[in-house]
Amino acid sequence: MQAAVLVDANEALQIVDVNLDKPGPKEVLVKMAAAGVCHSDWHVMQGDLPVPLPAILGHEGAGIVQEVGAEVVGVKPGDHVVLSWIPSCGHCFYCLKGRPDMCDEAFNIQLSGSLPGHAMRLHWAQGPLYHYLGTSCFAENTVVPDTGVIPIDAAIPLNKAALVGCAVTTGFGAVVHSAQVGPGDSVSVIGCGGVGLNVIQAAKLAGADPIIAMDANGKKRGLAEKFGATDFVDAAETDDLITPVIDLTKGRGADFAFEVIGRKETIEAAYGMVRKAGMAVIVGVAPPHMDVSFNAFSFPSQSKILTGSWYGQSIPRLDIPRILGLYQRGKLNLDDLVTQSYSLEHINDAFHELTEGTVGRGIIEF
Ligand code: CND
Ligand code: ZN
Repeated sequence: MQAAVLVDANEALQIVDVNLDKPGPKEVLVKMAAAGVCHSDWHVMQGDLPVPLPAILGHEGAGIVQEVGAEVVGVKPGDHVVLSWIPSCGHCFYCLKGRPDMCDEAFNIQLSGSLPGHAMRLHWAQGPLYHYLGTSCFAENTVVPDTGVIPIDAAIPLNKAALVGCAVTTGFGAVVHSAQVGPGDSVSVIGCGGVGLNVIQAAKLAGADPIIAMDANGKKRGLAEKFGATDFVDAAETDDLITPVIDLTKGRGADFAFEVIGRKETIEAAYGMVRKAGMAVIVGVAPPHMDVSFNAFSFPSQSKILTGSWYGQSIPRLDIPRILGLYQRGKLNLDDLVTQSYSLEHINDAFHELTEGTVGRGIIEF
């Protein structure tokens, strides 16, 4: 089958023929229909997120089950599924605590580049070929743990459902689970890409007002407003993102700020732009070696909450169908998120356009 392989950081993806084993007892073989192009994959391609290479990237996808292992329950061939890049085990400390986003087994899968039990189902002529986040969906087919497939209503177009595999669930959950934004709360969102637009639309759904969107690409204004932003700050025109937020929130600062890029300056700005006892939520993924700095006196004296959000602190098996239900009833917009679609052969163009900051979400259609 054809797949996009990353051999080494700072190289283009190679479209090559690879081999895929049959699924193990608790694994599922999925024929991919669509896969979103997320900035996290780009971080890996840039060498900013170390994972075992060579690997098949792609962690935001949807497809149709082809084959299931002997011990799989809950999905069968023909089912339409969204892949979850946190295939939470259900029995570790964090799963039992109701925090599957922090699942130990899912973290081990991410670090090892394999499936649970160190299984490797991908091979190519050159030697080992690693899995990525248990999903590896930049390929015509993939084998994933049964904990990482979420069955969905077959009426939902798979090229829309794919985005719920990461961008939508991450943005929605950051607002609904991590921050718990309520009606009338003021929200600022730094970074209006595939994930940030979903922070914006979830904030709108929660009744937030104002919703202040910020992006270094002025062309994002139209998309941000379409998804619910009440105000837009063009970050290319100012180094000071804090003052506009103070001005738009009666001189106080935002109740909630979301950083959805992963840069030092914008993470520090997010903390700076929330009011006393407000909350800054870091969604953007920064390189592991990067540090940020905050004024120490501000911690006790301003009592701001600084936190992060990983996969929207979601419970994928509950949240993915919940989000798709909101889409089906016209309350969440997935249709306008996809601004470009590409074939697998053109995946490097998709990443190039991602880095230009012009796309809502680019998607690979198989
Ligand atoms: P995408 O590239 O689509 O969007 C980033 C946006 O930020 C673009 O619109 C840029 O123009 C804008 N931008 C870049 N630099 C600046 C700047 N200095 N000031 C203002 N705006 C700027 O990225 P994405 O939406 O796919 O991902 C965004 C981040 O979220 C990225 O770091 C990704 O790795 C991370 C993420 C986190 C999680 C999670 O679970 N926490 C899941 N998926 C992705
Ligand atoms: Zn992602």
